[in-house]
Amino acid sequence: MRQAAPRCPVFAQRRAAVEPDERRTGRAIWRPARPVRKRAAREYRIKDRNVNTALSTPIACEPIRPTRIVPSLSEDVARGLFGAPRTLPPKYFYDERGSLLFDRICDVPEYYPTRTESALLQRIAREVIETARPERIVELGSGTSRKTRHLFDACAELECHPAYAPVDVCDEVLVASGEALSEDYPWLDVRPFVGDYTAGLGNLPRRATRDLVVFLGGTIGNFTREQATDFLRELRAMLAPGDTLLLGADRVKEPDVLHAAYNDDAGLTAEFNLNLLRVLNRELGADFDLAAFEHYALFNPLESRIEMHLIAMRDQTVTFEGLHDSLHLREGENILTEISRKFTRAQLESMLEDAGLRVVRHYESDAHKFSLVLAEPD
Ligand code: SAH
Ligand code: AVI
Repeated sequence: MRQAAPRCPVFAQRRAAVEPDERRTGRAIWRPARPVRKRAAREYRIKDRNVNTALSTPIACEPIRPTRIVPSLSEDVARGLFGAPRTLPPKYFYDERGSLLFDRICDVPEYYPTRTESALLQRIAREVIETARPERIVELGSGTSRKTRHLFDACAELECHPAYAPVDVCDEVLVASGEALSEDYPWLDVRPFVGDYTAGLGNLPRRATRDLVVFLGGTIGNFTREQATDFLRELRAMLAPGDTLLLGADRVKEPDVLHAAYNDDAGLTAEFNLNLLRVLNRELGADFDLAAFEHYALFNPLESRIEMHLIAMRDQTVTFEGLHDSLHLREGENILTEISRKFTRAQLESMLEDAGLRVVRHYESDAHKFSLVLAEPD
């Protein structure tokens, strides 16, 4: 029996990728689980204003066909939540609500990465555009593209008019930000792609032109060391001579600063973390009681990473309509929901070099809080 259409394509990707009827008929084996064109939320605050999506130019998202099959949400739950240690990939945070929550986290005083990276990007944007001279900017995990605007401002000043291809799992955020960008930068040709970048980037339409690929926010830190290396190698394979990569990464710093950034007083990071359980309740018919869990984030200096957990506050059994098993959790048991690695300058450069990327310029924020590295294929 077919399940109801999910809200976010990542939840449906694997099921759609192996759609048996289409395999038999030889048609495209990937298709979106529902029409991809959709009006987006109105609550995004983009560039200090609310975006009224009803008034703006409609934007359509194109699905990216995965180059390999990645586990579905139920498979990730079966392996990750029922195994030990209990864990889930962070991509599942980002339904529309999770994306909105992340966007609000970016503005809390304790969460320094966004404003630090933004200030740095503003400072270097002109030099990056002059060096890369892009004909297309591809942004992975673009979210609201709020910092990327510094690159577009520099492009406008330099009369360089690249196309923009944001890639994200959350189509609502792609549509809302695409519409806002089209209004603010009328010259910008925005072509958003919706899909899971961990399922491969090989099917991203290529251009015979210079690409600047940007991966901001320190999202590379949400991968383990092995995942990050594989991802960067795959990215390297996608780049042609003349293409460049701009990678944002958070740096190792005082544990107090890190701890505060992931335990904000307003409780938005806690809400963001708990949102994962809402996603499981909605997508898999689970019955997590959110009040029975607490957000817990700490800096692990041995691994140089923030670890974000959900802790069960009592013994409990969670059932999933879509799965046969029930999940038994004891009071105090934890689910690792995210890691956020913090790098030294040398670690970042060797990670890029190991992936076949040559560092062109390594830009650092004040007090070396955040790095933006411009790299090119070796
Ligand atoms: N680049 C933005 C947003 C960072 S939040 C910034 O720096 O502020 C991480 C973004 O990556 C979210 O928008 C999320 O939806 C997206 N994302 C997370 N996992 C993803 C995946 N596997 N594939 C594609 N996008 C993903
Ligand atoms: C998207 N990513 C880089 C954020 C981070 O800081 O690791 C996600 C986040 N998690 C909690 N707060 C923000």
